[in-house]
Amino acid sequence: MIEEIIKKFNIEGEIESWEINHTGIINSTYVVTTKLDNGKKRQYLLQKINTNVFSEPFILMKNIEEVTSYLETQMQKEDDDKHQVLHVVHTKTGKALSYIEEASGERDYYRVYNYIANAVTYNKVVDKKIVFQIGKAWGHFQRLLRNYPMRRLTETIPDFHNTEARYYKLLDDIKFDSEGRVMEVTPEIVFILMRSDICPLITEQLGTSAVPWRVTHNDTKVNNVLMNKKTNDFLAVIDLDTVMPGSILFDYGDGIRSTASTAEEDEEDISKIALDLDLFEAYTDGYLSEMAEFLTYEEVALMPDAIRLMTLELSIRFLDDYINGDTYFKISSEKHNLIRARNQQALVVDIESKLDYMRDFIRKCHAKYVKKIK
Ligand code: GN1
Ligand code: MG
Repeated sequence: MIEEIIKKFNIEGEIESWEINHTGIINSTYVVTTKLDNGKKRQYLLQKINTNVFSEPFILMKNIEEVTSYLETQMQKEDDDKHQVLHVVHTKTGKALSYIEEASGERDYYRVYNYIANAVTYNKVVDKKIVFQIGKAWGHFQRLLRNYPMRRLTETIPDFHNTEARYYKLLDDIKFDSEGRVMEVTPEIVFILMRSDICPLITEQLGTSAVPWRVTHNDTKVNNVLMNKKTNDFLAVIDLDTVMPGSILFDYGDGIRSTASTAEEDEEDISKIALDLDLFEAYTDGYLSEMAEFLTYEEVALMPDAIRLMTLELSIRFLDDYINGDTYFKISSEKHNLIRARNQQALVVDIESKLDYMRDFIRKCHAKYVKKIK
């Protein structure tokens, strides 16, 4: 099946082998190796798009192609040959996607990217220099896209980071209690109810001059940055499915949530979960080294709150999926989503105890870069 689908794309050489890559929890990903007549090899990334999550795959691909070609032009303008951009490989008939039709008539959509070689991704990083590079990668992405004509992008998943809408959806699903799991998760629900006042914080200001719409990635997980295997500098950001108009605060908050936690998202031992302030500082420093001069005063002021809010949001999403019978995120054990929700709540608690420290650091770090520029 994998061979059948990859052959529909404009790839070079004959398929030699393929293997599954397990990093994402939404799409299915395969790395395919081909061999050319002269013996050289090529590698491609084949992905089956989860159409439960991304219901408009062609529009999603249009967003990705728009943004990647814009990024490429910007990098050329800066004579940047250190960094790379994902390339969409078209089908032999010139499309960005191909599909296989199941007996039921349902279509499974696939796309292919060039595989970026000499790269590595991490699920957990403890080295501050690498974390600086990860923060810088996201700042670089936003800096290059800062003048992108936003109207060309479609919001493929409306309200993706609208925490308030996520909160109301959770309340609805609690009432429905389709799997009879609500009783079991009362403490986790109370945790969220007690913080409901912060849910509208970013979305209520989004679209004003204080918190303008910007091109955002919306899934700034630590393993969505490809690092150069040799130098450990960043090479490219990947997983562009959720590139949409949004707030930079979504990307920054989610990035710190994912990169500066002392544990991975499904760590069960709550005592191991905290926000590592050294990593927070390194990430923020890297991010602001690219973006400081382009942020509004209000965006800078909201950065610490965004870390708390994005973490709370993910706990809402994991808990909601558990209550609904695990229909959204892939799971590998019965309580996987509940474990993830508890994990994120433990992180929220630790973040709350460090907010004042982070506020102070962000202010000083921002001032450092703005002064340098003046
Ligand atoms: C999902 O599939 P993956 O791992 O790239 C999710 C993100 C979550 C993340 C949590 C489209 O991303 O929003 O932060 O899981 N993506 C979507 O691990 O919902
Ligand atoms: Mg993703």
